[in-house]
Amino acid sequence: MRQPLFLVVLAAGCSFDPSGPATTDDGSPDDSAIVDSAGADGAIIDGAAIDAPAPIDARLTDAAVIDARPIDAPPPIDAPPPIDARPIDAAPPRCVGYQVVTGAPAGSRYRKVNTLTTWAGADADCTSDGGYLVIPGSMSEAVAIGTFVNPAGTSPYYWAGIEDPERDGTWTTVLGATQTYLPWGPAQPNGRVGEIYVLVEDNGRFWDWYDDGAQEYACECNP
Ligand SMILES: [Ca+2]
Ligand SMILES: [Ca+2]
Ligand SMILES: [Ca+2]
Repeated sequence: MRQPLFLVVLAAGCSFDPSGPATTDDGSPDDSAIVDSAGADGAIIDGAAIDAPAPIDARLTDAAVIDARPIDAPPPIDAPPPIDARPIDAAPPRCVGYQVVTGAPAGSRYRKVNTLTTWAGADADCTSDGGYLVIPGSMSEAVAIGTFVNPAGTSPYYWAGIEDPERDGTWTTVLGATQTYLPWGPAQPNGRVGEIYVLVEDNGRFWDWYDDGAQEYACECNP
């Protein structure tokens, strides 16, 4: 009868059965297995908490991000276009070589040429530097320029920038204005052929005269 006893001992040694409830040595169910299962359930609950709405800390982080967004700065005001840095062309110096003449208008400067010259030549010379053939606008100016030019020789005259090329009796300045100040000398203007220019005697009297190419002159300039 040794063999049946061996089977009983073997059965007692292999009491673990994974497919069935654990039993104690005395065959009652093992309560400790149930406790372990309840612990596993608790782990599941904790996992559900993880799936809950974002933690407060995270929401604070979101708020911080919102606060950190830069406040929209107002659009930049359009800067005015750069001022042209190019230097303004300086006006060429005016009236260089001209001078104040005592007795003549303070607003004018003059330069004299004591070379016998045609009226057209004198006119061109004066305009070449921004001046114009002198226009006596008063007896004081006419006399002052006569003294200034101090014409030499037997011809005490100088050219004026006044003309009447149409011979219509209206005398016009080289600046385009009608000349009203016309202190004619004796029997002038007498309108001989070619007398379309004004020649000024050093006493300030005007003569209508032709371009004899032999007069001195003064240029006038307004700085
Ligand atoms: Ca004048
Ligand atoms: Ca005229
Ligand atoms: Ca004349």
